[in-house]
This record gives sequence, C-alpha cells and structure tokens, in this order.
Amino acid sequence: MDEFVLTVTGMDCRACEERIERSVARAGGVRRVSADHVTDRVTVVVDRAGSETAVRAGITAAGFEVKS
Ligand SMILES: [Cu+2]
Repeated sequence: MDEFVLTVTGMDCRACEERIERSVARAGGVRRVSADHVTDRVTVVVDRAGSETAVRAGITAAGFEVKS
C-alpha cells in the first residue's frame, strides 16, 4: 500500500471532487481516493497494482491539472 497526496488545480466544488474521485477510482489498484477542493489536494491510496502515473492520468482525464 502506498499513499500519496497530489496538488490539483481547477476544483471549485464538491462536484469537481466527485468527478476526480470517480475517474481516479477507475485506475487499477486504487484502494481509496479523496479529493478536497478547499485545499486543492487529492489523497490516494494504491495497492501494488496501482501507480501514481495511472492516478495522474485519471485526474487529467477528468479535466484537471496536477501541479505536484
Ligand atoms: Cu465544481
């Protein structure tokens, strides 16, 4: 299990958070994902099947930009 936190710009409300959470959850190996538009943070827990690269791709696919 690996947890990491990404800074994501463009989230304005709970609907944005849910859009990211749904998209990231579709990436393989994601155990938990929590987006917070107030702090611009997306916290993700992946198992060995998951990767930060896939999570970042999921955020981008949802229409948001990963800053770090
Ligand atoms: Cu929104």
